[in-house]
Amino acid sequence: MLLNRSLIDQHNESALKTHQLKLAGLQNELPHTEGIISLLSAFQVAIPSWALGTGGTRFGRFSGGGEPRNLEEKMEDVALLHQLNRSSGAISLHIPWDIPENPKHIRALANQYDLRFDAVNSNTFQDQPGQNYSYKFGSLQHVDKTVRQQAIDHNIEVIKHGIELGSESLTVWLSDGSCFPGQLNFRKAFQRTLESLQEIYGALPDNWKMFVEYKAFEPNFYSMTVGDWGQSLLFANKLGPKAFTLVDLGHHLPNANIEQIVSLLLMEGKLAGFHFNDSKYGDDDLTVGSINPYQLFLIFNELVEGMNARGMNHAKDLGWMIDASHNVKDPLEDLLQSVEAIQLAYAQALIVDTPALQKAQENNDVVRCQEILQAAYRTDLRPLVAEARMRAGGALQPLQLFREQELRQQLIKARGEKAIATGL
Ligand code: AOS
Ligand code: ZN
Ligand code: ZN
Ligand code: ZN
Repeated sequence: MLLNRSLIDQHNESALKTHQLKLAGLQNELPHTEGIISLLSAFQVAIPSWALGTGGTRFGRFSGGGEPRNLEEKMEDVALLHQLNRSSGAISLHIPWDIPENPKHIRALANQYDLRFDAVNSNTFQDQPGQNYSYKFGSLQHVDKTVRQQAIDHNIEVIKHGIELGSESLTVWLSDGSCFPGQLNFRKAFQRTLESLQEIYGALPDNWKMFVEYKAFEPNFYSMTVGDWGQSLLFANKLGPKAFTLVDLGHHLPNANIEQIVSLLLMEGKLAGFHFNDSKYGDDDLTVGSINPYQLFLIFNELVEGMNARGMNHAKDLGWMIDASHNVKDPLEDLLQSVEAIQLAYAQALIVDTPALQKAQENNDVVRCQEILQAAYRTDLRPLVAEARMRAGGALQPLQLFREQELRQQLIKARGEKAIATGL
């Protein structure tokens, strides 16, 4: 159920006049809008397969209906997003939630939809039906080697699925840790995890990367074996040049200075990329930019400055991914909002007057530094993002078009009111 191209054109036609007026204002004000537009068009954010259905919590789940019931339908949803915004051209799969039974067919479908397969995610935080050993007390850290081996084998299996689809990275998020003091020997847990990761690392193809995700707490509440960026970086450094630290914005203790973490990981050449989301308290997995868009901008400011300093390709050299899922919004509308928030923060970072900022920094002109940053942050760049989207073939106002065309109602009609996404 893809959107007819002519509907996008009609929508753009009707919104064009107002759009052009706003855009002209910006073009007058800013020097290099063309460069920014082409950077924006090249920038793609991967959609996690698990965000296409209602997330739910342990207290309940309230589906809006029409959710994708299998991998093909998840890809169909991402294709729809990509048609609307031309910036969601990749999907990130979670194994075993999304096992591609027929990889040839799945690859062909991806081609047809103009989608790429981003990082594949392993899952050793749940026990699967028919599994020999339980992960109740951890997976790669487990005291029992046979459990560790099962988790290692699973990760290698995930790499194989990824290879079949043309993925080039494995994201390892471990729920391993402990809930009570004394439960775990930290040193042994770390070393066992390292040995396990080394085996998985050994199975990576040459062109692959391993992303080691960290998380401060949950589901373990006393210690997490990969609990912060320091621990993740230790693993990544010991593993080798193909291992990197993945930053999920919701995985820090409250008020952590994430932009500083990002800047230093980038400096060390060890930043994998992101799981974008927003949070007020913990791993809330809320819509990107919904709680603290200024922080998102500050992160992108470090990214743009740091990537330019290292001569990196903005679009290609890091993994850009969303990791969100929640209860009350239409998942597709939510993802459109998230992608737009990321693009906006990126665009704002691109208009920061970096030479002036650096000069002010060297002169300890603190007031000027703040003025420069906030001048960028407070510029409304939505017309620029919309222009980039339209030039790439997308809609000026994707969310509006999604609603005008009653796309959710169409999905409900096709899949059913009770269609629940597979996965979590
Ligand atoms: C869990 O908190 C992490 O963010 C992982 O990235 C996880 O694999 C994903 O959120 C799906 O549950
Ligand atoms: Zn994550
Ligand atoms: Zn998370
Ligand atoms: Zn999260």
